[in-house]
Amino acid sequence: MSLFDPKNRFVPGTNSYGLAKTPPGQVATAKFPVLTYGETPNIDIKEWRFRVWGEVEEEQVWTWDELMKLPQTTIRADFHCVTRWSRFDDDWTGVLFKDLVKFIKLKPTAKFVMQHAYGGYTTNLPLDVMINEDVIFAHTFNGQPLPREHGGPMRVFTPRRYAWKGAKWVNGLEFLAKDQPGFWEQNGYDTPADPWKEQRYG
Ligand SMILES: Nc1nc2c(c(=O)[nH]1)N[C@H]1C(S)=C(S)[C@@H](COP(=O)(O)O)O[C@H]1N2
Ligand SMILES: [Mo]
Repeated sequence: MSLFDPKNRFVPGTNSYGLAKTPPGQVATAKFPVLTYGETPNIDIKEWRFRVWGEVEEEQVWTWDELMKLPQTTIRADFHCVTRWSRFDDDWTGVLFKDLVKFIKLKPTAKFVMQHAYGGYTTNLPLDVMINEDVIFAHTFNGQPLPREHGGPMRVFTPRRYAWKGAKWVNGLEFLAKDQPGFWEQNGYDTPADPWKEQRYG
């Protein structure tokens, strides 16, 4: 059964993966707090670029229009912040990493992915996690353009990881042979960051 099968999404008390809806130590909220370290960049989509480098056969640069031509998907998913709030059942639209990566010629040595963002934020995940989970490069939130303070025009959202694993204002991916810590990981946060295992701080 497809991960994105709508029948999978609405089992009371569970999320789409059949796991408990609220991870341990989290509290549900209808609010959507903004958690940004530093300034909120203001990016014109005409100037917006998305770069791919590192363990790839060919470096690539996409414009906004080019990225919008890739397959677009909407997922309904929950958002878990390590500061203990969770939001439920938002619709996020954009390009899934597993679709995006088909357009990237990876070297066999590519094993880890560093997300980069306007403003300098970074965060790391293993390539197989990025591919096998519903990691989305989202530009639309509940049918509306993603607000700038939440990462618009485009952010990464990692429903099965704490939310710091998704870079707001994403502007590139660096493929790595060896894992490297991103911004919060260098500051004591955990690398796998699985909310159901409460992997909060390293
Ligand atoms: N570029 C960037 N991305 C970021 C952050 C940030 O400070 N800068 N904060 C992270 C953290 S710690 C969280 S919890 C979420 C918060 O997303 P929100 O502000 O939309 O709630 O974004 C993540 N992505
Ligand atoms: Mo966070």
